[in-house]
Amino acid sequence: MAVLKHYLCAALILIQFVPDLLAASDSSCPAFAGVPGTPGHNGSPGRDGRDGRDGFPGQKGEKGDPGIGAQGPPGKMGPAGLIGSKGEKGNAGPPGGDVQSTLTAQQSDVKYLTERLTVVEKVLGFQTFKKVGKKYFVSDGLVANFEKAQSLCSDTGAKIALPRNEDENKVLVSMNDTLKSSFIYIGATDKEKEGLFVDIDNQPLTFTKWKKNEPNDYNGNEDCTIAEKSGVWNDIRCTFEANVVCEL
Ligand code: FUC
Ligand code: CA
Ligand code: CA
Repeated sequence: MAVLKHYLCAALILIQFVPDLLAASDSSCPAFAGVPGTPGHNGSPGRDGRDGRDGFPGQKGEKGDPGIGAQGPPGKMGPAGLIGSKGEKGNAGPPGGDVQSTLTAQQSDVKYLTERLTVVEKVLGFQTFKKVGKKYFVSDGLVANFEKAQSLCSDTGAKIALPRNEDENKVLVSMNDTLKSSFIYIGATDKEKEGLFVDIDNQPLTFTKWKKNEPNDYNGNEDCTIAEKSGVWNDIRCTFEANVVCEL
């Protein structure tokens, strides 16, 4: 029985090492397997692995600071474009019911524009003019007493100048520079009632710019008004000759 077991073991060992036996040049039978030895020590670390494949791109970095230096000059004008094609058909006009109101509005526009054009054409008849708001101060650089001044203005369809607010007063007085004058008649008198200055339509003044201690009706004979170079007003005798400025 012990002999049989010996052959059996030998056969098992033989089967276990068939590949080795086939590869080996000699065919000697190995010894029996002994008791397993103690585990060996850990080996030294392996070499570094190859680099991995590229991953996904990272997020975009923050925007950089603006560059230094002034903006360059504008480029040259580009070439002319091609001739445009015919435009599309226009939209339908307003419904029939609005025709009358459209016409009324247009008539009103035409009336306004015609009036303004009439004024501007009159303005163009004068040597000098200055615009303030919708008003024009105009002059031909003439010097005259009040009565003559008034008629010179009314002859051209204008009125003798009368500033109605600070802006107008400034602009009127600024005409002294152009006219090389110092006094300009303004359309305010107290001929009717001493001390009560009214405009040429006999309406009380809504704006005044009296000089200190004026109007004083000096010698009891001052019923007309002039604007001085500094902008302030003084009542003066109506025979005084001052520059003539009209308004339109
Ligand atoms: C002041 C003025 C008069 C005049 C006289 C010479 O009394 O108020 O209008 O100009 O000076
Ligand atoms: Ca007076
Ligand atoms: Ca006076």
